[in-house]
Amino acid sequence: MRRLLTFIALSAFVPSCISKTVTYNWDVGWIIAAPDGFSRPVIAINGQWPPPKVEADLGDTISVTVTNSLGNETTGIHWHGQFQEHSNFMDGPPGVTQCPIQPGSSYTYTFTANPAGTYWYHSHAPGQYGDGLRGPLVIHDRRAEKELGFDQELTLVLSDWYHDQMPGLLHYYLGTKNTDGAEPIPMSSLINDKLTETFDILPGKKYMIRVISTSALAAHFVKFDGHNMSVVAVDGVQVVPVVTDTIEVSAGQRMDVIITGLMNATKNYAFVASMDPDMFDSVPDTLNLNSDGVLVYNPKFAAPAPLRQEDYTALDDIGLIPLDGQPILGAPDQTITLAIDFESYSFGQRASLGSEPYISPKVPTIYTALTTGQNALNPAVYGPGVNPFVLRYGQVIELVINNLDTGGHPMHLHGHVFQVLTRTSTQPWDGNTSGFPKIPMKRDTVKVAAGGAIVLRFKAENPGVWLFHCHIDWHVEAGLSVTFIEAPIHLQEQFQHGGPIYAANNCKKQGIPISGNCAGQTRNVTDNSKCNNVIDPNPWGSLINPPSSRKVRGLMRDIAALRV
Ligand SMILES: *[C@@H]1O[C@H](CO)[C@@H](O)[C@H](O)[C@H]1NC(C)=O
Ligand SMILES: *[C@@H]1O[C@H](CO)[C@@H](O)[C@H](O)[C@H]1NC(C)=O
Ligand SMILES: *[C@@H]1O[C@H](CO)[C@@H](O)[C@H](O)[C@H]1NC(C)=O
Ligand SMILES: *[C@@H]1O[C@H](CO)[C@@H](O)[C@H](O)[C@H]1NC(C)=O
Ligand SMILES: *[C@@H]1O[C@H](CO)[C@@H](O)[C@H](O)[C@H]1NC(C)=O
Ligand SMILES: [Cu+2]
Repeated sequence: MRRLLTFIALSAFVPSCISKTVTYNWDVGWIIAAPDGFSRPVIAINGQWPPPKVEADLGDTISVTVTNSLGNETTGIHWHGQFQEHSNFMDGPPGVTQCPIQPGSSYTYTFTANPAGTYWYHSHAPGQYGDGLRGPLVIHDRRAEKELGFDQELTLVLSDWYHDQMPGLLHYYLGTKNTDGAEPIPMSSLINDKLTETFDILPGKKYMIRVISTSALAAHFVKFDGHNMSVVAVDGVQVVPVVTDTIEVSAGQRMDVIITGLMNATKNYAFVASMDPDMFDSVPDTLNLNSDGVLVYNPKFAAPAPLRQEDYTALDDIGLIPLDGQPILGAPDQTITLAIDFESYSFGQRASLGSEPYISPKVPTIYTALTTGQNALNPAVYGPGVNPFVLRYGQVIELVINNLDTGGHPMHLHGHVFQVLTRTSTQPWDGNTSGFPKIPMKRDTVKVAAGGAIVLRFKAENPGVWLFHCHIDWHVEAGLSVTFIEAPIHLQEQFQHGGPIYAANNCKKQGIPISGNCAGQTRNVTDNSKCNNVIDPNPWGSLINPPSSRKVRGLMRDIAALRV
């Protein structure tokens, strides 16, 4: 990893400190790795897998030049949880805020490190982060960290791991062979990209553990034998500390917890991160749901017996109170009611959050917002395929999500944290606001229970094009996304020259238009009849050349065999 530190002028965030630019140059390419003993191609950064941790101080400039050396896939990197204020072009999803990065091409992500806390980066190119292109992103606020008073920080990256590569699994999942519509079941649970982890613990010392779920599907339940956790932050939002023995971390979520070394330990203690079996259609005998860890007080002590989940119950995040005490936002100026649902088509299953499964437009939505003048306020210019919702600057937006599905879904909003006002477990929201808390919990990814509902609020003060989607990668690829076009006229003022020239050139090189409506039409922008309105019946994610039909049949046999 090549990493340079360049010092620049004072920043508005920490006027008393020097803020710096943290520069990374990433060459993204395939290597073979075997995190659970099975060798397979994974996507590495500078030949390194697990990929590196990105670290910066609040207010620093992070600049990452990503060069795509994959050869057979396009890419695009999302900085999950970062607000990207005035830097919407750096958010990452291809087709939304940029054109895909083709093999042999580069794209530089430059943005202000904000907010502070525990985040992660991952590919937002279709179906790609499950093949390994994801890692921790930690933004330090030294003052807040000092107040927490921990002695050392540790990172716990959780994931569910597959042996097949995502393009084939995705093709299977969204095809007619998948008769029960079930998600592919992972082969292993990984903890820091291996099967087991050990942490050396000293008596009386406080350890801040940054727990990050990079899963494609499974939520993890984490607990430590003989040690309570003090939960101090969720998704980067500091909370009034709450003591618990088990936490649940869904795909995309993070939790910061502090554990304290026991004074007179006479043994080492086990800890465990277990995948939630409820999320799997079946649990094969060969699947170990658990990643085991040990808190080592003395290497001479015997290895502890593995810890197991008894009933998969964990702290309910809804009761957490943000440390900043932000009161509930006022009555909404706009309420958007969405339903999570799955549908069968002749070519396979798809999912929707808006009226239809999300379909990527011909013109990345950011360019439509920037080039259609006052018409940018008209959802028609973005096309029905992207499920567009236009938010006016300063509006309080209320999202009501009713989950018509029999599984839970972790819902993620780009560019924001939202207040979580209520969560019902078994029925749609009845509109009763009297139970809303005065100071609601805030985060950027929240789980809506099977058959239940959530009600969220946020203020539309960050002009940009932001996806709102389920963080289960299978569901994203099935279409479970909508697009918020937030304050497009303000966005036009931010990017009067149309955004970075290299971003525009990246599109032009590929023949992708960067003006007009979703079809690149500039005369009658409300005519969206030529936009992408048809679902891709044969998706392979970011793969450029899908395999021949003979190879596909072999692949389908392999995947079907793995599932029994
Ligand atoms: C893409 O290319 C890499 C490197 O050659 C290879 O390992 C991988 O299997 C390819 N992926 C697919 C889905 O063909
Ligand atoms: C954990 O917290 C519970 C409830 O506060 C308490 O009863 C228990 O003694 C604590 N356990 C440890 C090991 O500190
Ligand atoms: C730990 O052991 C020391 C002496 O070795 C003793 O003074 C102290 O009280 C013990 N602490 C606890 C919490 O048992
Ligand atoms: C609304 O919710 C509150 C508590 O959250 C409850 O006391 C009240 O009965 C509910 N009202 C209706 C009409 O269901
Ligand atoms: C523009 O397109 C819309 C939608 O197709 C149509 O209703 C309208 O008449 C068109 N306007 C002009 C000036 O052609
Ligand atoms: Cu989902």
